[in-house]
Amino acid sequence: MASRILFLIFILSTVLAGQTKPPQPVLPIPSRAQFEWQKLEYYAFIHFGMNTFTGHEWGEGRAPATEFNPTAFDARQWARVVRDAGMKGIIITAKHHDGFALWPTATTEYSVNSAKWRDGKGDVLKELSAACKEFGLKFGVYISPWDRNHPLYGTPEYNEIYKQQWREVLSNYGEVFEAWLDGANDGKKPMKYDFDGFFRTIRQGTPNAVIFSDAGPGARWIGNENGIAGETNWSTRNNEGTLPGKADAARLNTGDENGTSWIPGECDVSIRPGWFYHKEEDTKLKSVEKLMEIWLGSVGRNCNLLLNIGVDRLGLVNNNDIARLMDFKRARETTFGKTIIIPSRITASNTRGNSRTFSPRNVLDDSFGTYWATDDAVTSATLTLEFTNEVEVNAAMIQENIALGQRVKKFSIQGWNGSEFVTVLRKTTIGYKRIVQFPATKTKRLRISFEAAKSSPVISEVKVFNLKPLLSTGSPEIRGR
Ligand code: FUL
Ligand code: CA
Repeated sequence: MASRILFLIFILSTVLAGQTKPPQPVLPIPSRAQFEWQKLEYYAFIHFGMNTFTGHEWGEGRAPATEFNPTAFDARQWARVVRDAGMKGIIITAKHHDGFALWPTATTEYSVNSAKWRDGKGDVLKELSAACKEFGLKFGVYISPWDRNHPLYGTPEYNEIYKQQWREVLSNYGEVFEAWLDGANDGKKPMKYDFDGFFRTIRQGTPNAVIFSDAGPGARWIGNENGIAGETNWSTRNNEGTLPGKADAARLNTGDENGTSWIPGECDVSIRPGWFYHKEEDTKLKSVEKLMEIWLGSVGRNCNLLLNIGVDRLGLVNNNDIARLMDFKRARETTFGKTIIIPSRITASNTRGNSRTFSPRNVLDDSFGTYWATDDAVTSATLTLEFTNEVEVNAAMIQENIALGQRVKKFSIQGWNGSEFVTVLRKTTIGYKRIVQFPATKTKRLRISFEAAKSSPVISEVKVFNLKPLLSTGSPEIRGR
């Protein structure tokens, strides 16, 4: 009996000793909430409020509250559209710069409380948060610090009002996945914001929400409103001393290679020229081609895409926006879904401890959690994909396992021309997801070279495509719209 137990211990200890340890993370790394947030990739911004009825983009806060009257308001329609469009959540302008609040707040009279809509008994946040829950969507909130209506704006007391607004919203409408704020202002009325206090209040109200602003701390503005991240895009950033409204747009666009905080980028962009619904923009929606370019520049560059859509005066997502969102969804499905080319074999120049746990095959298993890794000392390595017959490829998708930090600094792609590997692409960072296009390459072997990394590369997924013709020239039926 005793010998049997000893034998068991012997077996167990040899198994454990033989097991290769996973790589150490390269700091900083995402929090659990940031990691889950990144996987959402694509969600909706909805600008809706007093401006919808006055036609403004930056309302002055003078329009009478009674003007807010969406006669066919239906938050379930918004949620259905957003879900069907393949988006994972909605961030709503609970209060924009004009100060009009979409929930019955105790902090101001200027809210749905005083609107004609439902005799002042309506609550947009209540109905929208319930609809999001029903349709399996995340619910997020934008509360503008700049408030052109509140009588206390400009005084220190306003900071307490603003915190109170977050407290109300975070305690009455269930889970909030993202708290969105900005530093926009016309500079006419000076106000010293207590941003640290704002962030503290939000964290107390919802410890798991990602806080977005152009100074983080949970996610950062990408530095433009075109939806395009930098070619190089680090999720790391040196954030000390930065403030919303004052951060450096060029640096926000790329992140900082040796940044000490994990603050991933979010690309916000509107499907229309403006953020709020204006009838005259019904014919000015971005084309599917343009949206695809934005997709590659955002989700394809280690960013989340926050695409803004119009909700009109009826209180419904406008049919023009619905049609475009669905066309875009179909285009993504055709583009990426039906053009994947599956290799018959994959090899690596180095595999961590020669262990199956870190095998290159892990990048082909459709699971983010499994990954290929190299030995600690190896910071440049290659993956070679082989195909049974010659194939034509022109795009690739690569994902780093960011749970261990963002590590790759430079990579390139080569095609085998029968006698040697020829480089078709050279890029910098990868991050959570990188989608790259390169000249059409006919080959039986494609090599991805991770040329420089902060530490051993850890790659979760790789896919290669032949994206013709949607992304290269645009198909006529999509172009014409
Ligand atoms: C900016 C605002 O000034 C715009 O009106 C819009 O809400 C945009 C998303 O953020 O800071
Ligand atoms: Ca995998």
